[in-house]
Amino acid sequence: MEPGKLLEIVSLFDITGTVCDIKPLGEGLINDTYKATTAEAGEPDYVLQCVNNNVFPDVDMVMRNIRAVTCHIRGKLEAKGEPDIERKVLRFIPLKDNPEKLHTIVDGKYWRLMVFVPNAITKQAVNPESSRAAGRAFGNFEAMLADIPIELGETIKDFHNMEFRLRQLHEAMEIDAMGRLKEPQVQQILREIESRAYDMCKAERMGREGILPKRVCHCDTKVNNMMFDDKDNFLCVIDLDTVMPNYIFSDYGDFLRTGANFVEEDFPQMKSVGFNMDIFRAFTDGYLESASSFLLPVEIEHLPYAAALFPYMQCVRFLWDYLSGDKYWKSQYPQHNYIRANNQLHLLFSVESHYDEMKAFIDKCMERIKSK
Ligand code: GN1
Ligand code: MG
Repeated sequence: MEPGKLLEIVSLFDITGTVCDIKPLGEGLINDTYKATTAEAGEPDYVLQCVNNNVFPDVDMVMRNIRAVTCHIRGKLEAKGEPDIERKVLRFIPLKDNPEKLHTIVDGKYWRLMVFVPNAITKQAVNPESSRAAGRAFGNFEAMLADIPIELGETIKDFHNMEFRLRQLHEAMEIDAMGRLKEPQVQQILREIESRAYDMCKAERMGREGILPKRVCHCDTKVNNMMFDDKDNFLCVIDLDTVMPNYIFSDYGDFLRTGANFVEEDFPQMKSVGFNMDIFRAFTDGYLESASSFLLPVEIEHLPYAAALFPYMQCVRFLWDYLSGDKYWKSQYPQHNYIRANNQLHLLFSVESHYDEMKAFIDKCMERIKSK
């Protein structure tokens, strides 16, 4: 979109400073993001985002959730006397003509504006130290939101519901829009998916039985959705569109899916894909340190399952998109979504080979925490 139009959109929000430059930012696969730089040194820069209305059908609900979450966290940080709060929770800017609203619709598209977190970076990869910090941070994030006074909406229905994701895949197989179902490499992935389908839907069954609660989760705890300062200290989580009630497996499992893979999720050499146990140990240690106070035994016991569930679910989702014609994720070449699905399957194989080790490590962490 041309800069003139973007500037016009920014001017609808109640900002301070004069925007002098606006360009694309980051590599999110879902929303379109721009950085708006202001001319004055003392004024903040901003992030303008066009929310993908196909993925998030109810943008009002998304923004209601985000307002509730950021206000609640800000209140908690203030009460604790935490320094540097502006870099630890996002600030969304209301509209000039309606302070109650955090988004506007221009030519049928949904736009919002937030303050750009200064001197902060996102990463594509983490080391054990930053993983430990991330584990602590996501545990804290869930802990801070445990007493949020309003019930958050489900911004993407059945987002991490494994039964639903399998149904979606089966529908795409029936339609076979691209004629890709017959490819032998697709058939091979499908065999691996089907043989694990029942086990992987365990969370949904436990939910129905009433033994597994939903809590407010981030639901997109990818490594690149976290900000760090220049000394590797964790600052805040970004990309709050998917914050909603879910099983805590979402936050735990999705971080490890991205953070503990030796390579990125679309790396095409399967030999290099694998689960990094150093990252697993550091993240788990940090997470249990801040979350074990509210987690139920059933949640802790199933953390290794969560580590497997997310590569599995992402494999199913990428394969679904491959069969449906690459409509959900931007793909750079025809096989891209197949490669992504295969990568996630190989990550799952590696996670499975570490099951006992993971269990033993979690038991050890819990013993240490209980003896404190
Ligand atoms: C999407 O927006 P982004 O790139 O952080 C997706 C996640 C997937 C991820 C895979 C709303 O996340 O669930 O894990 O791609 N978000 C949505 O790369 O579908
Ligand atoms: Mg993101």
